Amino acid sequence: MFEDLSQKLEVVFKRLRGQGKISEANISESLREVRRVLLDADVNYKVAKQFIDDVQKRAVGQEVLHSITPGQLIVKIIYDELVKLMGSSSVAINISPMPPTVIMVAGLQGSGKTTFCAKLANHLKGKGRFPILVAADVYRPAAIDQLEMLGKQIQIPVVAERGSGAIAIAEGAIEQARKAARDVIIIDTAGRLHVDEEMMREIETMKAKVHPHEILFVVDSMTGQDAVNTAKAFHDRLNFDGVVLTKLDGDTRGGAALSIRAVVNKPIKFVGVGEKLDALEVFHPDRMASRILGMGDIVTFVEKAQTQFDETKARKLEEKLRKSQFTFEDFLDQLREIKKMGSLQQVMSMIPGLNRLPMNAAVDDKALVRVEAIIQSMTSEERLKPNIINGNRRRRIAYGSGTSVQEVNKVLKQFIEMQKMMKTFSKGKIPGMLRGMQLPG
Ligand SMILES: Nc1nc2c(ncn2[C@@H]2O[C@H](COP(=O)(O)OP(=O)(O)O)[C@@H](O)[C@H]2O)c(=O)[nH]1
Ligand SMILES: [Mg+2]
Repeated sequence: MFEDLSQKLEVVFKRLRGQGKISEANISESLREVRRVLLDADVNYKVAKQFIDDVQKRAVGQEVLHSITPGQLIVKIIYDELVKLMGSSSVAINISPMPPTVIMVAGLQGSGKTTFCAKLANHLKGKGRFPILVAADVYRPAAIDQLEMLGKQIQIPVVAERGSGAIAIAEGAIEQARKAARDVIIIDTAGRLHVDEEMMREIETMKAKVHPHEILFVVDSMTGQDAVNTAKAFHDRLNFDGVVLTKLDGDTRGGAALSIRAVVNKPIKFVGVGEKLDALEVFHPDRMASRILGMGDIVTFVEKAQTQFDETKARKLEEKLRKSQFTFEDFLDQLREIKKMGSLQQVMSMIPGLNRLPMNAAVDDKALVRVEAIIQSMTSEERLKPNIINGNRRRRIAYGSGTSVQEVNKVLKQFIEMQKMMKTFSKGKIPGMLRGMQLPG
């Protein structure tokens, strides 16, 4: 998802972070690059301009704390602004306190309406509701068959009245739902290849007749700015409640996801990430921003770290790293600290930069136990000065820990790698980034 956009942003940030001191001039230059990247991703040009202005304004007024670099601060500001751009928080669909809730789904032909209707029904069923699907796309007979087939797959009833008009079907379905004690009615409407007057009128009439509690507008994210323009045209007539972005699993550039909220001022509520009926995600602006920035799920990581990572210990460690005094004692400590946070693999995958290290082979929770045993079989002198561990000592450690010399060698090698990695830590990359994420405002 958005690989191209993420990669380009990462290049800009890397350059920015690599600079110790940052002047207004090179911030401006970087932001110009970010703007170009956004335009390349097919973000609406007005939206891109406003975005850069907002970032710049915040960056200029911001005091840089000692603990973070200006580059990190910019990344943080951009992250915050991306979240804001996409709507700040997740917005749920309206569920009527008086069932049945009526949900109308509109959009152009091929945008993924019918698929989404089935996905939504499946999603709501998983939440303990009893949806019913309504086939109100009467112009293409195959559309009715398609919805019936999808309904069968997820065992959800489908109202299909071949030969009736769309509005009569929708009205009849509400009656049927009441009788069958279904609490959510999802209406799949007809789309066209382009926005046209006839379709608009039909949808308007349907809205007036069935009084939907929620109107969702489906757009194909692969169509970029076209998706945004279509959404705007529909919104002017229909005043819908939320947007569904489909096909985000494809080779989409991200323009629609980033611009649509700002242009139509309605939240993205769901995203479709595949053809299968479980390929639906509730849209979270913060998670999407993390994905786009290529920072893994850093927010989740920070939350976990905040609750479980001992701040003072971290600071002490950082101090040591700065002085390059990282020892096996610390290695052991660090391993245990990480273990507390969850699986090592999972933790590593959430840290930007680390998720790309070729260390994955070494990161295995079972191996961790053996690593611990090996370190415990070292004398304290060996733990502090690993370079004295010669062949004899390696044999002794292997024997003592019930492992092999090869494994001891491997751990020593890993330790050196970890030391190297910690040096990048010590340059402020990761702890600084974490602190950056905790800045207020
Ligand atoms: N890859 C992918 N394909 C999707 C997604 N949503 C729908 N599709 C496909 O897009 C095509 C059109 O979908 P359909 O629901 O029939 O669109 P409609 O004409 O708006 O009802 C179908 O081949 C779907 O399988 C999605 O999120 N990801
Ligand atoms: Mg359809």
